[in-house]
Amino acid sequence: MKNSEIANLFSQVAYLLEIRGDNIHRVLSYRRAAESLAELPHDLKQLADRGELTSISGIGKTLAEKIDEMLETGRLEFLDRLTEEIPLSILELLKIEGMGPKRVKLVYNKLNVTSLADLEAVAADGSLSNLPGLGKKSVEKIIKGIQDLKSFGTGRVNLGDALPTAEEILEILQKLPCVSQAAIAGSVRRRKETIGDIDLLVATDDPETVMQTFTTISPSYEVALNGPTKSRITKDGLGIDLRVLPAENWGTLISYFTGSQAHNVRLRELAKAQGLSLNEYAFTKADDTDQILCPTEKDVYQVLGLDWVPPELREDRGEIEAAQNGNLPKLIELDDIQGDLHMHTTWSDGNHTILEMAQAAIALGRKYICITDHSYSLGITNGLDEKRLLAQYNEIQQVRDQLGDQIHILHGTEMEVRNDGTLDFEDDLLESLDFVIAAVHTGLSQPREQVTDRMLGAIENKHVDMIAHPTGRLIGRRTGGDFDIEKIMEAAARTQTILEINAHPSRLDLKDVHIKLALDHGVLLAINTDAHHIDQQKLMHFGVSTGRRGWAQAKNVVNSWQYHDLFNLVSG
Ligand code: DGT
Ligand code: CA
Ligand code: CA
Repeated sequence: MKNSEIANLFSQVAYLLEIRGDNIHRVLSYRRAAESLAELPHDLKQLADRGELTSISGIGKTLAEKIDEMLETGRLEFLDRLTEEIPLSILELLKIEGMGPKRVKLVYNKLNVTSLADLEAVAADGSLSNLPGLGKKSVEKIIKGIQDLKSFGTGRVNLGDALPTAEEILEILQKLPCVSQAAIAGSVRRRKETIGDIDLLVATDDPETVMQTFTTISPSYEVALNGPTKSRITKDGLGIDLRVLPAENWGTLISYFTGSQAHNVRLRELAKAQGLSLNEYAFTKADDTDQILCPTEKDVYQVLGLDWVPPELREDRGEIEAAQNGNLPKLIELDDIQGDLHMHTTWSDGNHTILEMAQAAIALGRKYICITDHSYSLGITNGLDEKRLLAQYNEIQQVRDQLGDQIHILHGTEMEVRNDGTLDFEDDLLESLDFVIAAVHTGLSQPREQVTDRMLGAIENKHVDMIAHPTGRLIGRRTGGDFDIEKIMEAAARTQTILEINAHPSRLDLKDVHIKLALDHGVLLAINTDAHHIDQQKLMHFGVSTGRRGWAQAKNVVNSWQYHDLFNLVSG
C-alpha cells in the first residue's frame, strides 16, 4: 500500500469515529496521523522495516501497529469493523457543500441516512427539514450541494483553476474606491496544489459597499452567506469567502486567514508564551483588554520575534524555527528563471513550430529553451524516431540562424523509458543531443520494484540529464507510480541527474514535500513548463511556487542558472 492509501484509511476511521460520536481525542489522533502520513516524503514500508514508524509525528505504538497491519495485509481490521456498523458510503456526504461531520452525524442518528441516495430521499420527503437547525433554506442548499457534487466530484479544485477565479474577483474588489487593501488568502495564497475554497480579504471602512459588490458580482454565482463582515458565494461547487475589516486590523486579518491552520496554531502558542492571545482582529493581553493592532503582516511576525515567513512555507514544516533563528531560505522567484528545458512542438504532440515556441519564450524573457519532443514508442504523440530527430536538428539550426543571439535553443528529447526498462534511443544518438530527458509515461501501475528499477536505469545512464515529472501523477485523477523515492533521490544526487518540477498545474511533479526531500539529498532541480502550446510557457509560476513550497532556492534550480553554467552542467 502507498502512503496515501494508508493515510486515507486513517482519515476514514477518523470520520467514522466522529460520526459515531467517539471521544474527540481519539478522532483527532487518527486525523493527525492521516495528515502526517499524507505529507510524509519517506516511504512507509522502509520506515516500518527499520522499526522507525513511531518517529513520525502523530504516530505512537498503537497506530504504528495498524500501519504494519495495513502494509502486511492491505486491510485495516478496525476499519472493517467500523464499516459493519456505519457503511463507508456515509463519507460521501461530507463532500456536500453545507454538510460537515456534525450534520452527517445528525442525519445518521435521527434518520439513519448513510449514503447520498438516502440523503436525497429524506430531502425529498420532507423529513430532513424537520430536524433541528435544518430549515427549508438549508435543505435547499443541501439539495443543490448534492447536485454539484454529482457533477463536479471531489470538492477540491486544482490551484490552476482556482487562481484565475480568485484574481478576477480580487481585481474587481481592488478597484472599489473604498477599498484600501485587498488580497487573496488561504490555500490559494500558500499556492497549495488543490484548493478547498478561495479566501479573499478586504480592508475598508465601508463594508456594506464591498459586500454589495461581492454578492452581486455575477448572476452565475450563488450567495451562500451574506453578512456585514463575512460573505460567501459559490459557483459550480467552488466556494469563495470574503472577510472584511478596517485597515488597522489588516496584518492580523491576513495572517489569520492565510493559515495554514497548523502554522497558525504555532503562532498562537508563541503569542501565548508572551501572555498574548491572537486572532484576526489583534493581539490581546491576557490580563486586560489592551490590544496590539498590526496594520501589516510583518508587524504580526515582529511581535512574535519572527522573520516574516513567505506564505508558501506556512505549513509548520520547520519554518517557525527557521524564522526564529533568522534561517529562512531565500526562496526562488519567477524572475530568477532564465530558461525552460522541456517543451513540445508540432514535431510531436505540440501545437506550435520550433520558431513560434522560441519567439514566445523570447517574449517571456527566457534566455534559453530546450526543444524536447517525444520519442517514438509513445505512439499517440507522434513521437520521433532517430531519422526524424536528426531532421529536427536541421530545423533547429535554421531557427538558431534566424533568431541569432536573442535566445539559445538546445536540441533535446523527452525519451520514453519503456515498460521493460529499455530506452528509446541508443547511447550514440543520446550523446549527440544537447539535453536528454527521460520519462516514464506508461506502465506506471507496475509493481514498485519494477517502476523503481526502470527509473534507476534511466538515471544511471550517463547521457540522461533529467527525469521529467518523476512520479507521473495527475492531480485529482491519477496518483502516479509507486516507487522507492529515496533510492531515486540518492541515485539522482550521485549521478547529478536533474529531477524536474513540472510546472503544469495538473502535474506539479515533484510535489512540495518531495522537493524538500530532494534538496536534503543534494539533488539538482529544474522547473519546466512542458508546454505544448505557446501560452503554456506562462504557467512557469506554478512550478516556481511549488518549488518555494519545497524550500527551493535559485541555486538549486538549474534553469535559473546563466546559460553557460547550465550548458557546462549538461554537456559535461
Ligand atoms: P482549503 O480551503 O481547504 O484549501 O484550505 P485553507 O487553508 O484555505 O482553509 P480555510 O479556507 O478553511 O481557511 C483559511 C484559513 O483561515 C486557514 O488556513 C486558517 C484560518 N482558519 C479558518 N477557519 C479556521 C478555524 O476554524 N480554525 C483555525 N485554527 N483556523 C482557521
Ligand atoms: Ca480556503
Ligand atoms: Ca474558507
